[in-house]
Amino acid sequence: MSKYFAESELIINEDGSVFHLHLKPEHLADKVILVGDPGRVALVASHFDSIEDEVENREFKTVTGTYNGKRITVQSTGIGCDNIDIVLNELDALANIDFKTRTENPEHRELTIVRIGTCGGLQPNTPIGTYVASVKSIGFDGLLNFYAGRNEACDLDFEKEFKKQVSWNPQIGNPYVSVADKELVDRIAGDDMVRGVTIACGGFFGPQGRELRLPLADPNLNQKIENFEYQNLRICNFEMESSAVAGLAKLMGHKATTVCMVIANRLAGEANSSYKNTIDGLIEKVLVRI
Ligand code: R1P
Ligand code: URA
Repeated sequence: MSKYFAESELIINEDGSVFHLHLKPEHLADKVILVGDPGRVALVASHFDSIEDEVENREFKTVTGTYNGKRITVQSTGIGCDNIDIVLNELDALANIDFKTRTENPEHRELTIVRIGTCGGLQPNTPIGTYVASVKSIGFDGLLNFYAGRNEACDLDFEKEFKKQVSWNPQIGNPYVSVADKELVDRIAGDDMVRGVTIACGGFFGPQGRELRLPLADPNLNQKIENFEYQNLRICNFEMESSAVAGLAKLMGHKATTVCMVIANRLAGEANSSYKNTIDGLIEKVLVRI
């Protein structure tokens, strides 16, 4: 007997749409582009040949349409991996749960998910404007630790080596290392993006080593992160969602990765706050390659 998902566990609105995203199962394409900024949804959708529907609730804006004949859903997540828990679970429910019987569909439906974000660059080869593809993501956010398959889904050797090289302070929490889908990374990154490890943080300031008026628990952590190297990989960038996207997608049986444009160069102390036009180049690459 398949498990019944009670009304409190999978909340469905009166119109048959899922609680936060306000989407119905028929609104969701197999190819999904996630963006943090709701304003970026219109930028992605401006490339579509046709638009089927647009839905909006809170920071979650969705457009489904076609690009060169490919059906794609573009979905905003807002900021942070707490929102990724909501978005990935609701997208997975739309794809794999029958909303009428509240049971899992007999056939698994796999989604291909690419997050297009902005990030801070941490290496000499990641100046402002660089596109970084996340091969692995170190989650400082803790989200995956709540799910049973965490150890099987994550790279435990990498986690151990990271903790060792940066003398990890366990008071900060337990970082996990999620791995993006290799075929998808190869396809999306091509040979014109920097591939590396991303750290996804539960904050923009202290967790990314930004010190304004509040001193940091470990003021040397960023230096150790920049020096870290393992399996020929360096940590290239900070953002706030990639670990949860890759980790939850893997647990749910979907393919996912994140690509970001660098808008702040932490080594040079430089930032570009008017990046909204230049991220279009990254959007076009993802639309062609997804
Ligand atoms: C912080 O400014 C936000 O920007 C980055 C971070 O991950 C965080 O969400 O991504 P987005 O530009 O996709 O929001
Ligand atoms: N997004 C982040 O999370 N960090 C940055 O430095 C820039 C964008």
